[in-house]
Amino acid sequence: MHQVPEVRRGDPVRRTRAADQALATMIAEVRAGLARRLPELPCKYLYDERGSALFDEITRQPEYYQSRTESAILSEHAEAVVEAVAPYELAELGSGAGRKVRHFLDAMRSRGWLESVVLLEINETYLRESVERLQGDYPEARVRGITGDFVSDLASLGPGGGRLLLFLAGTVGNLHPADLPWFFGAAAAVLEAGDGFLVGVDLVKDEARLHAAYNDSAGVTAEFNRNILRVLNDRLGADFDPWDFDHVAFYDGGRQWIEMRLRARRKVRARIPAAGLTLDLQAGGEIRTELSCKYTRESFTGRLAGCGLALERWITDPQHLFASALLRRR
Ligand code: SAH
Ligand code: AVI
Repeated sequence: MHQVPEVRRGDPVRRTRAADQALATMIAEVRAGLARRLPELPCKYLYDERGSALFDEITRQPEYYQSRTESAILSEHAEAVVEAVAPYELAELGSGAGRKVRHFLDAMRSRGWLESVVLLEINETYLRESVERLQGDYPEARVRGITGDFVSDLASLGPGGGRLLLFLAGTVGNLHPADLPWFFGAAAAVLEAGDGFLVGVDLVKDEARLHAAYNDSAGVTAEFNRNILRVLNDRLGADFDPWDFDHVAFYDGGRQWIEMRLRARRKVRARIPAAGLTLDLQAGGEIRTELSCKYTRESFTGRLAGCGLALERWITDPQHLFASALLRRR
């Protein structure tokens, strides 16, 4: 029998108030970041259309074990996670191309639990495509998107209850570890007692493997890194030549994080008119563009203290490269 699709009106994607002020926020963040002793740019500005496509390409590089390892974990364990949490709403932060979420949607659908899906993502083009594709493939659910920042706009998800929140790919590692207690507190505030929060965590491992993952031989990560300068050129009218910069990514074993930087090949003077800035770098001068923190079970759970979330399951692959941490709202 044919299902008659429900007629839905209005735009399924909405922008948060903060997203409407994105340019002013970007200007303020770029000014603050570049004024630091080691100039830095927020890594969320790596992701315009080109940046998201480059990230997708990174996930297909042989050295980048994270995505395929997490996908393998999810294809084996998503059912059990859904069974344990019994959600009727699936929410995802930084959903990107929106593929991994399907493991959960399929498990919810087969139990007749799937009612709604909400994706919170900074890249509106990718978000619209994902919402449209998921709505087409899961017509029984109400699929909506929120264009926004998963740090400042988490509350836009609204109150929880029957919610399973996903934060995949190890993107939690792109937050500064000192910000995690606050971030987990904000996530707990959009969950009700019993709701689940599944977080993908890239694990501490041998340095050579980590180094290779962020220095792939095809040079895709290097292009992804340089893309942040193209984003500044497009949005703020800057005049960076990305080819003036080398890609640098190294593991800091003491801090247990990968740092991505851009290093000037020669003396660089770049103008950023919208921010009223001129940036001068000597040859060898660097801009930090991303942190990607690696955790152990202990260092990760240590960041959860007092936030209202408790670790319920820690699922890893046989080589202990990556973990899916199922947190439960108390
Ligand atoms: N979840 C996907 C994509 C991970 S890449 C996967 O597992 O493959 C990280 C995603 O988070 C990108 O789509 C990027 O656009 C988005 N993102 C990065 N910083 C963000 C922020 N501050 N707020 C919202 N989305 C962000
Ligand atoms: C999205 N995030 C988890 C990626 C990471 O590995 O930190 C982004 C990335 N940076 C370089 N390569 C991939």
